[in-house]
Amino acid sequence: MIPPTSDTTIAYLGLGSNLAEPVEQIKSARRAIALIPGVKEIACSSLYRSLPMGPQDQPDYINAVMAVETGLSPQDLLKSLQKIEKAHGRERKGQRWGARTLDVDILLYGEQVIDLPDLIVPHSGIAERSFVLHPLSEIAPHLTIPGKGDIADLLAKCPLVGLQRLD
Ligand code: PH2
Ligand code: MG
Ligand code: MG
Repeated sequence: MIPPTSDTTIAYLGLGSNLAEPVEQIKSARRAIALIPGVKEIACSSLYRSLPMGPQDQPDYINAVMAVETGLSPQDLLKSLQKIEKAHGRERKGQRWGARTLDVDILLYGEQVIDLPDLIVPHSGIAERSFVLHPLSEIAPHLTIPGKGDIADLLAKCPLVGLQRLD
């Protein structure tokens, strides 16, 4: 059977911030993402406070996950997200996994598997990071992640340690 084709794709985006009013950074990024031409917000998780992964001498993060419907290619979506990161004061010279005003990652782009120098989808940490899996499952509890399995199974192996849902 030929699969149905569609001009748009559901993408999941991971948002993170731990500098310069992180809650406001995430809220502002969400508004900016919804305004990208060719992008429509479908859902957004709660905000979560999370202990830093990587260097420990940095502030806690605020994380969230958004679902968007988009007609943009993965590369064009990435470019638009990088512009938003930059507009939120993101500097790219810092240490790996170091503090940042705004990070927006493409976690999933439909069911596509993408392996380009600057874009790996599904995102490399998607299956193990509690600050990604828990907000993602809040808005997509029945998701299957290409190459990784059902989100419910991944979640069962991913403790809620160091993660707090904000209301
Ligand atoms: N992002 C990082 C490095 N460490 N830790 C948490 N808790 N949340 C993040 O989003 C995060 C991180 C680099 O992208
Ligand atoms: Mg990133
Ligand atoms: Mg990241």
